[in-house]
Amino acid sequence: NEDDWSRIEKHLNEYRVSPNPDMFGIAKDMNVIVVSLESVESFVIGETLYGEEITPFLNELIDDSFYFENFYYQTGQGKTSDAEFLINNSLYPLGRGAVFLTHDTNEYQALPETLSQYGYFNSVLHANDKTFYNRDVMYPNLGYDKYFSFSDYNISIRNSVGWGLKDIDFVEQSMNYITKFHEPFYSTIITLTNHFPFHLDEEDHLIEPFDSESIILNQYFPTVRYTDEAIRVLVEKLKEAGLYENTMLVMYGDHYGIANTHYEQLARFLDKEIDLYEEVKLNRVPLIIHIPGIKGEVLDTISGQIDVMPTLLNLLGIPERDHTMFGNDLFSKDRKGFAVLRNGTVVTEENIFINETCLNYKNGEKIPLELCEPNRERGAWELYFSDKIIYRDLFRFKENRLLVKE
Ligand code: GP9
Ligand code: MN
Repeated sequence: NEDDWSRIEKHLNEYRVSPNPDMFGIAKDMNVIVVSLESVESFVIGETLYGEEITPFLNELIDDSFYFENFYYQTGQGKTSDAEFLINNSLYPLGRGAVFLTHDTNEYQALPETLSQYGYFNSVLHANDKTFYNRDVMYPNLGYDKYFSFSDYNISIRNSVGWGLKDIDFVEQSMNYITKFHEPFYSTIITLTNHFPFHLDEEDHLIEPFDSESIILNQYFPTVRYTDEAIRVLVEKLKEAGLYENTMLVMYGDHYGIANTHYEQLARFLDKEIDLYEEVKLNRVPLIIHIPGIKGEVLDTISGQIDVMPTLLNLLGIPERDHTMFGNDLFSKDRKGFAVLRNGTVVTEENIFINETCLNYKNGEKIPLELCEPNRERGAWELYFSDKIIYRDLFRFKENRLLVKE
């Protein structure tokens, strides 16, 4: 096991870059709200349908935030829960199954656990049954103090659709809890309305469905638009409660919404052919970081959900110290764009490795496979070592695993 750790650390040190010192602690002691935007993909951001913005509120928020336009989801079969795992551990989820289900009793060095040491009250709000994805077991293990789930909400036929409580009602009811939290708090809010198959009552349509042969794709636009509205409500309520000015807001798309079986119709919306190169780009989801009092900008660094935790630690002024994290600070000056997806696809600033094919990153042209080899290999090692930590529960054997606040 010592041997395992030395190999893992050697690998991580090879690619580790120093976090940006200018960003260190700029959100120190602020509350943190992380919003999981169910199935929201990057291709809707800043786009219009029939002349209307699909995500008017997120677009507005982005103007005043850091927005990562080349941010990739890295989830596997555990979907939403895999994304939560990535965000809170900077470890990859597993290639098979949901790590929330299969490795719920492992030791981790999760973000909530660290935040506890800095006085944070950690919670999750999500209007689904508490046992779904085994969250009631996994959350305490990751260091969450409280989980507000199905039974903590007033849910009726009137305020439900598809998978459950509608996002706007969910946000409104969640705010009754959030406004009473001990500060500083770290809170994960998991939206749900924009979930496959994207059902939404007509009266909640704030934009017309698309018109194509894919009903799934058509319905996706009104549900995305609805979730966008729920985020507007969230921000308004945070302002009313006087929390907006001391809360860092982080929002990410958890995974794809439109599966490739609908790409023929999606191509009509995008108005371009979806070749292998475009397919890779369709794995992008939004990442928005809003820090009160900071201007923000659009950043194009190639990145993934794995990079969120080191970024948040740095912004909160918490040294990385002996956290084992596979991601790197998104603001690091030495950062080299890199993202490995759970299926082994690797995206870098030079090239893209996908399906045994190598593409030039800039123009998507096919190039010799050898050119992708070093990146492919790095990607494979990343997943291999992260898997090893989880399968063998290696944090049990890691020295200095107990972090002590300075
Ligand atoms: C379930 C919700 C949706 O609670 O998080 O999960 P998904 O099907 O997207 O993984
Ligand atoms: Mn999901």
